[in-house]
Amino acid sequence: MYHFVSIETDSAERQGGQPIIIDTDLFSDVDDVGALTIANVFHNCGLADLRGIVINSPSQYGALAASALCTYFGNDVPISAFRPITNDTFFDSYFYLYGEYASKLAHNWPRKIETAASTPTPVELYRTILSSADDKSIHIISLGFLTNLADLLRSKSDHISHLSGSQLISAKVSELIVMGGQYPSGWEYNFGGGDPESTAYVIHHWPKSVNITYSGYELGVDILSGQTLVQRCPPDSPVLSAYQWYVGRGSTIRSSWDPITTLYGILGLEWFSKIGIRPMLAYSNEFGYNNITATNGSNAWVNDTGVSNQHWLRLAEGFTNYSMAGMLDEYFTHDPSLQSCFRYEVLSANHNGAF
Ligand SMILES: [Ca+2]
Repeated sequence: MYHFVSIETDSAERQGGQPIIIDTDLFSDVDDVGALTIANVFHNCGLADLRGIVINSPSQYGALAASALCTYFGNDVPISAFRPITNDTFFDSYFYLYGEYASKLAHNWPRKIETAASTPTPVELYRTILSSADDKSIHIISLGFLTNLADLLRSKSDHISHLSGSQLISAKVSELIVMGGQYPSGWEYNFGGGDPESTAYVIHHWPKSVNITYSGYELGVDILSGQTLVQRCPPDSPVLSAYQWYVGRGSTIRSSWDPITTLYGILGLEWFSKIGIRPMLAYSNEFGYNNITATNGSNAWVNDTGVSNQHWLRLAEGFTNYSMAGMLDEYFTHDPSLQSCFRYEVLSANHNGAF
């Protein structure tokens, strides 16, 4: 019923791609679909090894929609549903603008996972993937609330591993990449909108030997990707449909918080050797750490030259929101028959020497 056996098979067979686990609230914003698209495309190019997807929002449709997306890209990825599981469908009671897509993906595209209840719990899936991973190999990419990561950190030795959650993270994870917060300080929804106590617990108790990189609200909000989906995606693409249903009113353009976070989570800053262009992201700081207020999830950077494992991202010199959005669209609309994610020539042509 669980997919634990295939995890080991995949790890053994796939060499070279950055192993990643994605923790997503796929449900109430479509940029999580963009992020899972990036992850699947890079997985298929051999640059990422998508070991698992952990859902951090309660609806059954998060896990089922994630399964539909991965199945569309030809990948049987272990997925975990958040507990307790609900039958909720998204309703935009904040802007009264955005539409529901997760149940539609779940019901209208083939998927490997039949029910959310048949999936392992988030802590079981995390512990299983981490316990079978190489030392210091995994990147965890957090694209929503940090509840599952807090539960993992607090987890004890069990039948999966004799290590505690904190020990497993120290041993197996090389970096936590988090879409959350504002930098150098502010309030953002992933940190403060659902479970601020878990945000504070994770950020303040994360093992100091493991890097954390933050992608803030201010970085992704004005990178407007998805513009070319109608022209360039096949008509049966669930990515195209999800963006159409969510954004609506004839548009597929959306902010890019989660896709750029995932892109960094896969490539780090080593873009030139991996995809042929210089990195479009850079670190804003050399030292310091993020401090979280547990009552509301607001964050503030503390300048401390004694701490060097935490960074927040910005666009690298010479790149614009527009050029980053174009880059994301290249991967959102990537031709699955192309086994390469190398982009130098395509981007040079499209952006007329901007690179
Ligand atoms: Ca998200």
